[in-house]
Amino acid sequence: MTNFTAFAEANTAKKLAELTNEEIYFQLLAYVKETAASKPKNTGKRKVYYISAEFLIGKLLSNNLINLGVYKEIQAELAVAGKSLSQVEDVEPEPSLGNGGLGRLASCFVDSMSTLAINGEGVGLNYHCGLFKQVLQQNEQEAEPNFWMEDQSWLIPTDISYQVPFKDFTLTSKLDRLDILGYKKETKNYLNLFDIEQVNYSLIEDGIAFDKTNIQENLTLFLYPDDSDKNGELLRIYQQYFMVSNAAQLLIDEALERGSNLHDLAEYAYVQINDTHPSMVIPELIRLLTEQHGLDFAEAVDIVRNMTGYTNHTILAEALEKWPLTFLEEVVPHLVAIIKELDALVRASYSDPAVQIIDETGRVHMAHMDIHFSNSVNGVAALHTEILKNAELKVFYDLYPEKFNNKTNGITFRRWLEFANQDLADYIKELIGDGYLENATELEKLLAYADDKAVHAKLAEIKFQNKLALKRYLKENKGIDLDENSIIDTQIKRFHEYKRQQMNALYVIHKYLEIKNGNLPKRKLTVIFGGKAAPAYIIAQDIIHLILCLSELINNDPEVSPYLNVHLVENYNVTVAEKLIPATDISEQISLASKEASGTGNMKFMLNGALTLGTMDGANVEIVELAGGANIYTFGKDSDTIIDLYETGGYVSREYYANDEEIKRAVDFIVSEDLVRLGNSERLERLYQELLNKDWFMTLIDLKEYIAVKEQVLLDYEDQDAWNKKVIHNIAKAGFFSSDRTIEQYNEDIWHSH
Ligand code: 26V
Repeated sequence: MTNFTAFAEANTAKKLAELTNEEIYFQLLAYVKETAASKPKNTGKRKVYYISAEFLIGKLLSNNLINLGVYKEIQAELAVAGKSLSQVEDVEPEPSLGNGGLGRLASCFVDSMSTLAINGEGVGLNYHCGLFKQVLQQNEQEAEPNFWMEDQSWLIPTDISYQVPFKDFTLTSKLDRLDILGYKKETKNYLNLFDIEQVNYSLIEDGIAFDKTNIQENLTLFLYPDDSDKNGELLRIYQQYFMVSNAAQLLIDEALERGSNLHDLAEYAYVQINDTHPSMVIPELIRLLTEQHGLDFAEAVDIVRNMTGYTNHTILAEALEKWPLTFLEEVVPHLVAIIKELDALVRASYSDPAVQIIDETGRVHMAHMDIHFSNSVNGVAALHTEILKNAELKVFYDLYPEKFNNKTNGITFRRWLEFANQDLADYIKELIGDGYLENATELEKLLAYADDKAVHAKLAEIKFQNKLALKRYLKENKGIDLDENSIIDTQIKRFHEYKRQQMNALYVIHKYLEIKNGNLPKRKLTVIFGGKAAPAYIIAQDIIHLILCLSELINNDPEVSPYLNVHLVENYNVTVAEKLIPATDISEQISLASKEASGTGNMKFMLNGALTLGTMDGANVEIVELAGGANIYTFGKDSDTIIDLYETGGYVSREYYANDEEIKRAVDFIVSEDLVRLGNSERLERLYQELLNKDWFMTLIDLKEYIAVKEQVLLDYEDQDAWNKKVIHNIAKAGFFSSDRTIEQYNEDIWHSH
């Protein structure tokens, strides 16, 4: 029993039973904040600053209650008053301050830094509108602004403020913080989110369009828009510089406060650069150390090199930032001077144009600056790091082999098991105790039950209950009617051609046509999609359109819907993921080999007892190694083959189409009368042409094998004992994917913060 009931009743002068869910939410918010306020911060000489443009934190109430160790007690106290904690959770808005995996990873990492009592904090921006809200209308995605801030929220205002100079004006910042509580830890850290003084909401126009030129009032209005127009790109540069200048000033102030003389700054701070969005922190630190603190340039460069590390999260060329020097000159001319000096240092040592910072077209390669002027470069899964070393960044690996290292991603088990799948977590505790929450490899103890039929039955029952819970959620919130007796096959992630949702859609078409032809499956399959497409990414929107048309066609066809359903869950976010993952049987991880740096959804599904259907890409490779090839389903060409095909231009999609009747039939269906009747022929035709004539991410190369392996998965599901044995192997081996392990490795190999 906590003292929450007394707390809430004293504050409101009402009985707990009389409070609305909203009132209870605000009382819990105040209660948790008060409890957290009295916790001391982590100490430790060298403080880690995890700078990231995105922190996809998700709702915080339950996570905080779990980390405080009072979730169950609060749940019970509310139940006594006739209240349900999960209904109270519904009141909280989700802050979607990130696009996808990169931002969610940053949030798992701050949770783990606190849990490991590392003196390490996140630094980012406090966007007033998170990632757009996705509304599905007429089988298309519309984007709406996604406000999340409320008068009372988890944000804790501070009086910390800095001046951030731009070419034409200087902005004053203000810092808001979130308490980041470790799991059952006495100490805490902060997530530092910088904001401008006054954001002007009236700059928002239609949908998510807004005046991108009024920087002094819009800098933190939106999570950076994926915009190819010049004003959008300039705004991103303003945001990035604002973020890193604040971070650098905070870091220097804190180091000075703790006794640094700045010559020894690297002993007091380490900056982890999360992709290249915070890369300007390197020249900014050098600028501050030289111009404001009187250090000489060479020494400043050395200091900064010893206190920064760069994480690469993608090899997709279009996502590697290369800002035109002219843009940087328009925004931060004082930084351009430093960047040019760094470029000159590189040129003095290396003549190879491939490693220069500023290229011959006047673009600044942010990653190149990071690699030369930091002391660590890491990839986010074993395969990804190998590809960086041997292909993408080979020229740099040849120069600095000692800087390269791998840190396979991870997820926090507190949110993704303990909270999201409470029945499974409780059952695991019944079997092996709760040590796994702090020492995740203890999950291996579950292997002792791999052949235990009673355990198989219980796991199946928990999965079924999770399907029922998902059914209720989807009915109440998303207008979807889920069949809890079907096999649930889920693909949730951003829509991108390389992730190949279109291949899954082609499987759906194949299955639909088979059913139409009288080949009826043993059991119903429900294929669930969730994800947003960047508003400027036309083909991704077309893929969403195809799936929505298929959903309408299939779910309304009385001949087919008893055997197959397709749903695209509107506005996929962390909250939706928490419901979908525990209810899923089959985890779709079907990216084109070499393209998905790691993936972290794959880990969440594995931990929650779904079996992976995937390619040998990203962290899937490590899942296979750990769980064993017999316990996951793989297919498709491997990354060496794919990289080779890109080099030789050897892939011709039309050949796959022309040479295989089944593939042709599925692809042709995209522009069939049945589908075009429900949709927008321009979109469907464009997607069809794309697949036939371009198919840059090689959908058709793996389609045949994908269909065959998926059919095998569905057959295997029928032997529930064999299936659940595989499930146990997966859960038991998921311990490696705890973000606590990842963070321990960052700390051991890179940060050295003790
Ligand atoms: C690029 C862009 C470019 C356009 C504007 C918006 C935007 C936002 C982010 C990025 C960088 C994308 C990099 C990324 O998210 N990578 C993902 O990182 C995950 C965590 O390491 C990893 O699991 C995923 O495989 C990887 O795709």
